[in-house]
Amino acid sequence: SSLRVVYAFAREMHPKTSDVFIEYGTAGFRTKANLLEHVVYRMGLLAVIRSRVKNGRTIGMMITASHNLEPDNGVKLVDPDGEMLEQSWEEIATRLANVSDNDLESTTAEIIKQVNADMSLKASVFIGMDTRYTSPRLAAAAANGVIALKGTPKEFGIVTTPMLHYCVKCRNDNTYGTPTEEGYYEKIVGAFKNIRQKLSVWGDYDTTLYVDGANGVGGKKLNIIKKSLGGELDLKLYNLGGNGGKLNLNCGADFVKVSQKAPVGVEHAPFQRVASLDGDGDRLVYYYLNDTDKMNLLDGDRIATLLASYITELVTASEAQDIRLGLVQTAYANGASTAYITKHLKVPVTCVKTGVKHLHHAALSYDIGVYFEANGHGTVIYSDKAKKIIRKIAQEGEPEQRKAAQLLLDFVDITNETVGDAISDLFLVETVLCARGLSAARWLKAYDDLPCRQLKVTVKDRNAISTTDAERQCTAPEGLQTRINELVAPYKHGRSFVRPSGTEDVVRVYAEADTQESADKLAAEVAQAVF
Ligand code: NG1
Ligand code: ZN
Repeated sequence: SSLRVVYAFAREMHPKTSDVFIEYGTAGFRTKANLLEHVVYRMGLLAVIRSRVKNGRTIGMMITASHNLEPDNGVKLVDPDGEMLEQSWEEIATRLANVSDNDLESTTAEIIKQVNADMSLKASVFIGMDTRYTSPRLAAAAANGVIALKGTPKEFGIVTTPMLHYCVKCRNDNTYGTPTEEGYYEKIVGAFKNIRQKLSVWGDYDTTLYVDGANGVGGKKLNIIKKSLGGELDLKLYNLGGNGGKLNLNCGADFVKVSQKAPVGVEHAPFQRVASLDGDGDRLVYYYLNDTDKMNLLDGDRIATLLASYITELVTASEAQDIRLGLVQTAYANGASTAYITKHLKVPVTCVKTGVKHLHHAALSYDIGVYFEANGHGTVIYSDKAKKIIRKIAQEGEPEQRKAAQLLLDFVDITNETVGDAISDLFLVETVLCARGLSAARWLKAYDDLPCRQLKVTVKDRNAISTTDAERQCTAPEGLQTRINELVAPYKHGRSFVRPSGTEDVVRVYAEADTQESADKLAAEVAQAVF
């Protein structure tokens, strides 16, 4: 049969060369790039099957290892509405990635049967990649997989992860926008320019923004956008991948958040705010150095609170009734942020397991859901109901109500609702800072973060650790939680938890307490207990 030819081709062109077991985790498959070619080819096959199960709607494939260093790479699938692959398919993806070349044919046939795919339907797959030197080869393997099962691949070349999610969504729902990179700029940057014409620059807001591009794709795209921005925002871009700068090495959002240090490659001026992106442009944190070079971090929790409070203000001013706004965090959210949101903003908070798919899912239960991981990955989603109410007020409300509702509609258009997006989030943050006349230092004044520390511990089997209660408690190995409780007890404002990473072969330890010394000490003690 023709499929026989497909599998002969697979063995020939994209053979499985390693016996290392690989798993579809929180961010798809992610490992050393040289172990991935057969995996990506097979995900091309799976994307076609998935597209057919979804009646020929377009599926996305993104080749990236996000904030990991250059030698790594990865692949993840994007579902038709631009969201992460449905969870029940993760196990299927893992099975297909790990079978031997000899069993590839029979396993593919089994999967087709299991998911009841009609293989006579058309199938469409959008493929994007980050700037890694191993990405073009992997993107080609992905396209080969798609073609092998007679699907139609469309390659977008180098794009940010959220741009690919956006294009997939638009392709399947043309009311959302045009499924191209240009369409993305038109909608998101266009809405930003729109809203900025309605706001005046005042107070402590400074229109100059420095950006750390992590030597990845996000900075490159901002360089394109920069030219189309007028006086609204003056971007000074650093770490764009030239001058020997290495991807994510001592720079980028993950480095800044975890090490709490300023990245290399960026010029600094006292109190100048800097936006730091990660390697594939889906995470964003801000920071500034003060006049003694002290680091002041504004992480995902800060962005979430800033956006939530501004949206609340606009919803209130528009006098929209019956719109319930909520915020979703993970256990990594700083305890001070959670207290500020519930007590000061009076916005309900849900805590879920790590991984954007969990946050996104929980956010759906609000009319407007703001979700962010502390590391700067997040966005806002608005229900159809909320959008309808706001649109109506924008047209029919009293002048003051109308004004607020129209600002809110621009805000919605700046938002990439499919997934956390550093570029979209950057324009959202800049909008709020401008509307409120805020400097970064004044933004930071909203609340004081509890000092915290994150550590990684390498153990023999990280999956020996099981957790519950949104990963805040561990249930195995026996006795570990009791030990953590004992260690935490003496610390003022102490909190600590451990969980196996879904993207690296490590156990992550998190601790916070009233001083940095205490947070560091508690983290080290808990790490010792894990080890
Ligand atoms: P793991 O490795 O499972 O902790 C990390 C991040 C997640 C998420 C994924 C995907 C932390 C503590 N964890 O997951 O939030 O962003 O990577 O990139 O930041
Ligand atoms: Zn990323």
